[in-house]
Amino acid sequence: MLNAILSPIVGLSVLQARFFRDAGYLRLPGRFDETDVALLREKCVSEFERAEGPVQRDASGSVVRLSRIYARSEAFRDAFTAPIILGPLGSLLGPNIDFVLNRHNHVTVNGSRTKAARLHRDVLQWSRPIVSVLIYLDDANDQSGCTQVIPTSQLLPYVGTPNNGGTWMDEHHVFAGLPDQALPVPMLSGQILAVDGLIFHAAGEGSEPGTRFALSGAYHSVDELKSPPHPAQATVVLGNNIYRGDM
Ligand SMILES: O=C(O)CCC(=O)C(=O)O
Repeated sequence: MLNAILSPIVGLSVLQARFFRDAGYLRLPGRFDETDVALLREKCVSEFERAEGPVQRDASGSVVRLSRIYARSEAFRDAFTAPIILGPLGSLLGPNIDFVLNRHNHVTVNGSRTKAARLHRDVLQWSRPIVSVLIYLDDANDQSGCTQVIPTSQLLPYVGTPNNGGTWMDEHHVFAGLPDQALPVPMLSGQILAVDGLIFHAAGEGSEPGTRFALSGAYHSVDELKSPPHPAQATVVLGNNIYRGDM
């Protein structure tokens, strides 16, 4: 069990929650301790060695992403449901929260990449958004590649095809000029970054070879019109399924 599971559940201040809504991202106040980070990192290394699918590989064949990690280990489940995450999310999403099993729910390894990843959104539309949470298991800095975000870009409207105006910023000429506004968000190992699923963001370029592991989870409020979710798509991690349809 991770130590973080025993941490108290503490919400965000009104100003922290406001900052998240306005800027589209927030460094969460809590942090996984060194013991937890070491355990999670060890688990990642062994899972990367096993390389059991679903996995994504780079051009050289190295595994760069393992998906569906919630089901792979108790350590990952503890990390995604730790009070240092669910407390702040309660301030953003309310008392009933789903962990999304079919978006994110993965661990990536970056840092030795030669090129920054493409700026993207994690979902298509604001009406059914997610909050994406990144748990860093290594420092994310200029050497290892910070996450880059374009503050406030979660508020940009969708702009049509391809992909319904979501996902890849470089597919839409109307966004030309905006990629220059991406800012790095340096993080220490164990720290947690929450981003609005609609903010354009990407893993930045690292200057040194090496590894930078990060777990990515996605959350949204329980859907009051569709609850309960399909068990392969989401699972409640805070509060309960509620249904308020036909009212
Ligand atoms: O690792 C990062 O910095 C960003 C990861 C990311 O964009 C993703 O998992 O969708």
